[in-house]
Amino acid sequence: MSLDAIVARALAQFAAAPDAAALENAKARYLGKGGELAAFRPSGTAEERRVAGAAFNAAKQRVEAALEARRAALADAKLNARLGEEALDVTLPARGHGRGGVHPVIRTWQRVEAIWQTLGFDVAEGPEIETDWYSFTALNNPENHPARSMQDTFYVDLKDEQGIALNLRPHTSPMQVRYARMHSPPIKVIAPGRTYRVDSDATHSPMFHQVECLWIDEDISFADLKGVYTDFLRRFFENDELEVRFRPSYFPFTEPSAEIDMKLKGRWLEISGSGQVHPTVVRNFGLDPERYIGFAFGSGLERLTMLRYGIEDLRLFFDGDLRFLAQFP
Ligand code: 2U9
Repeated sequence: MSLDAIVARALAQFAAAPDAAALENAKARYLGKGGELAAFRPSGTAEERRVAGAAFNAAKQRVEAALEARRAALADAKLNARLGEEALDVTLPARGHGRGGVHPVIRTWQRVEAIWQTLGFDVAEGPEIETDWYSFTALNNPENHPARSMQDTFYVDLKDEQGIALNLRPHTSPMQVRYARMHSPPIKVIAPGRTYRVDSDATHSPMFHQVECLWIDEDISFADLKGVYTDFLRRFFENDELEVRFRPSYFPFTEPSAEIDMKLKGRWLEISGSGQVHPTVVRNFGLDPERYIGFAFGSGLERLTMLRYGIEDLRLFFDGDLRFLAQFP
């Protein structure tokens, strides 16, 4: 068969190939090893073979160019088909997105910050992964205290310089210690933020939020603590007559310590813990406990939020159910 005839048949078959697979099969028939072109052997005199060789090269180039052109055409057609299928109707009216809202616990966080700032308190935020020293030792927790156990505190697979496992802070107190070590009295600071404990039921979540308050000066007393905290609660709950009482309690980091209760609909409810910062803790701030006195409180932001809005189950905060969240626009 003449070269021209082979070229003509190759071009016709390429043009007829409906898709890339058929095209590659047709290519193999003409350009592949053992294909029709490969079988072509020029013969005759040297001059005849030179002429025939040149004709062969020209024929091969035409077939290759036709192959490339058909490949590009098929790829174009495929892309156009896909674009056609996926076409967007830009004239369709938008579905619209609601305005979203601030999560109720974060609203409490913002509200708490704003109130304490008007009382002259700074706001400090810090790490959620802490060392054993900042979470426990600095706060006068004995070496064998159950709060340190894996039943109560989450640990991570990382160690501090002493080779002791790092923890997810069980309170924001470590940040208070960090702040107190970096500032000089008078110190007035709150530390709000996420905290973690191994605990999960209707009133406990493994991740929750706290706000702690620390006040250190030379001549303050429990009366100052009672004054600012009562003021804070009255403003938070928007009730100037809110009754507040302090009940003796125990915490390793405060001495004396007190639970703070508030009266809601005739019932006393526990709302916070508080106390005079233990002398050992004051010393861990790098301060002389003979000269400086400190007061501290701690409250759960979820608990403040539940009491403010009358929410009964803590888990509602973490389920992401829009029927609940949409009530806080
Ligand atoms: C430093 C020293 C002392 C903060 C305090 C409490 C009592 C307390 C709980 C309330 C509800 C935690 O979220 S909760 O479970 N907190 O009862 N917190 S005194 O005392 C401090 C803090 C920091 C350096």
